[in-house]
Amino acid sequence: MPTIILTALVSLGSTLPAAGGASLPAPSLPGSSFVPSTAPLALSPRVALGAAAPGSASVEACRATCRDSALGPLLSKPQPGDVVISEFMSNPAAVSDSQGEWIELRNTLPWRLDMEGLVISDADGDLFGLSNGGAGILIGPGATLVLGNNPDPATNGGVEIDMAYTGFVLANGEDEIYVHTRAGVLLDAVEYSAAGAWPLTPGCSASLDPGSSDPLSNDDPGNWCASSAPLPGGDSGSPGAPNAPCQ
Ligand SMILES: [Ca+2]
Ligand SMILES: [Ca+2]
Ligand SMILES: [Ca+2]
Repeated sequence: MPTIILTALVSLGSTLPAAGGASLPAPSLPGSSFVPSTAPLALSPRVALGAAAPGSASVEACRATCRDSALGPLLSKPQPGDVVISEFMSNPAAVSDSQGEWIELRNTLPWRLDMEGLVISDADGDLFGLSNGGAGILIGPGATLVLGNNPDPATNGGVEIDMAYTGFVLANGEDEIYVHTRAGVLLDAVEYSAAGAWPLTPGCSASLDPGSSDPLSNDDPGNWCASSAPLPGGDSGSPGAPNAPCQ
């Protein structure tokens, strides 16, 4: 089973994105800036081995960026629209914020996606990168990657985290989540605020309606709702699992 180390950037050299921008200036993210921030984590099976997209039709649909490897040809590097921020816990109640914040990213493609190399940032300098030493972070079709600031379910509210991060805080009132490549291509952004009708209920994750799983639809707070799915620690959310419809 592959192990994952999520790394944090020590230096911040990037120009951060304008709201709603289609792309980002190329951030200064030299590989040497990435340093391991947590002990290696075992990748959960649902993430490690996404089913290959079936049939030759999917092969034909596979983009030029798909690569042939021992893990199969149906694997591509993310492009805009391929990755959607589908859920986030900005204000856990069962545990402290420093122990229980998390972000769920979903692969919207019908084939596996390699999320290694993606960068998560916000508008005021929080930043971390996804690294697995070049081995890839393979997310199955429609599957999710759950990123959290504490990988231990015993102390994070009972959340199964796929990868842990440091250096990123989800403010309780207003914050941003930008997902982009190291080359500066913005894949998805969510900018939430307490004043914007966002479902920022303490102890409940904000959950994207499954019918709105695209980077434009998730800009609209009306397509989000407070999760009511129970977590073992007492809060609500569906990290790593499908989101319930909002209506
Ligand atoms: Ca918070
Ligand atoms: Ca978006
Ligand atoms: Ca979910």
